[in-house]
Amino acid sequence: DSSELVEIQNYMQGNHEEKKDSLFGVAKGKNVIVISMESTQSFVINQKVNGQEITPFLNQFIKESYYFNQFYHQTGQGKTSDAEFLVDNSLYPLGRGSVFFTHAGNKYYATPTILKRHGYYSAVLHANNKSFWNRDMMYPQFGYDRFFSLSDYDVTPENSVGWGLKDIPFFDQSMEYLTYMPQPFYAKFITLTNHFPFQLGLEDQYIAPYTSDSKTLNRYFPTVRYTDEALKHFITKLKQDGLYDNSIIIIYGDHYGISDNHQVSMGQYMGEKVTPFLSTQLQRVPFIIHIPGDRYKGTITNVAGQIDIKPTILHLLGISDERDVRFGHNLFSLPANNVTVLRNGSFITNDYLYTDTKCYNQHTKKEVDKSFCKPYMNQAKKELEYSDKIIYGDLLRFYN
Ligand code: GP9
Ligand code: MN
Repeated sequence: DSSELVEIQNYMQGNHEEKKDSLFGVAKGKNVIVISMESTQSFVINQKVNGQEITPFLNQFIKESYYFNQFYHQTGQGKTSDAEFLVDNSLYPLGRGSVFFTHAGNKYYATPTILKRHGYYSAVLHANNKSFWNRDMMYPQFGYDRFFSLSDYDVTPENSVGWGLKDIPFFDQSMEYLTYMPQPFYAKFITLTNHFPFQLGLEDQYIAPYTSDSKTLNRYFPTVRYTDEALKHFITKLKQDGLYDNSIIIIYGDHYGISDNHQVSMGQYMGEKVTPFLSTQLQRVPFIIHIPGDRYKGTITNVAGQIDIKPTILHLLGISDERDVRFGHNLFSLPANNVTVLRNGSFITNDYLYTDTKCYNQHTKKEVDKSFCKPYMNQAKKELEYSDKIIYGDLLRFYN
């Protein structure tokens, strides 16, 4: 009932007090372009394979942006849809199944709904069937005005590979919709080419595959490289069409692409054995915020996660709502004791990493006494429980 929501809100006010730092409102009124990078993990950033850069465009782009190099995905079985849920709501996805399927009838206060009150138009652009992940049912609940899906794109065998339309023609065709969109807009682009099983025609392979026993890992590098090229292409178009300077660009990796089944080959690539500690660290995904203006850049090393994206965007747009029900933080003034909780119950702080009932020191990478992780255990558990309660009880019905 509504008293449960009050209890959760009280907890949040204690734990989630937001500071208005100097970045509050720096992007007020600007368009927001959010890009979901399919299956892209942080281990490819600023790295090479066969002597060649894997993400040459992003490596350059992050120098002109804020780049978070300790940023974790927090998804479960709902994969891309879980990432979308986290990003738009600052709530955790569920421990089983996809909340997009199980709770699409709930009341939510997602970013598009909040931004509508501030005059924003919102849309999702993704060249897959609209009912995949039940998106056509969930997006209206988040407040999206329009979903450009498969039927809005010209998809042919020539411009497709693997799961469908390749990322470069996807961004190309999306530009037509973007240029006619009412401004300011909140537009989310969901890429697809770097999806398992990472198929790609030779003509699109800018770099050669890796060599290991895992064909999956081998193929992963050329598809990541292709999506990097697609982003370069998209940013160029944004500049040509005059949208670049009045938009902030948010890029995030949705979830891992290389599962634990490929640990031996991953270890070969990383040059170290994939332990439970490293396997957890491998759940880092790229997170980039580009704000027009030369002074908004730098690498931020605080541990954070997808749950923090909504409060961070609202902060940059100068929208503050103290009572907003959210588990994340504005990433520009994180509390010192911030805990990033993964959906499987593992959690990470700047100093410690907890996974599979073991506590590790982040700096020495060594297992340490559990008492070091103990102070955060309760909070990690509580966050997931409270978030689940909100979803299972449809508690945002009582929010006003
Ligand atoms: C499908 C795309 C991929 O539309 O979002 O979904 P995934 O399998 O990564 O969840
Ligand atoms: Mn995905």
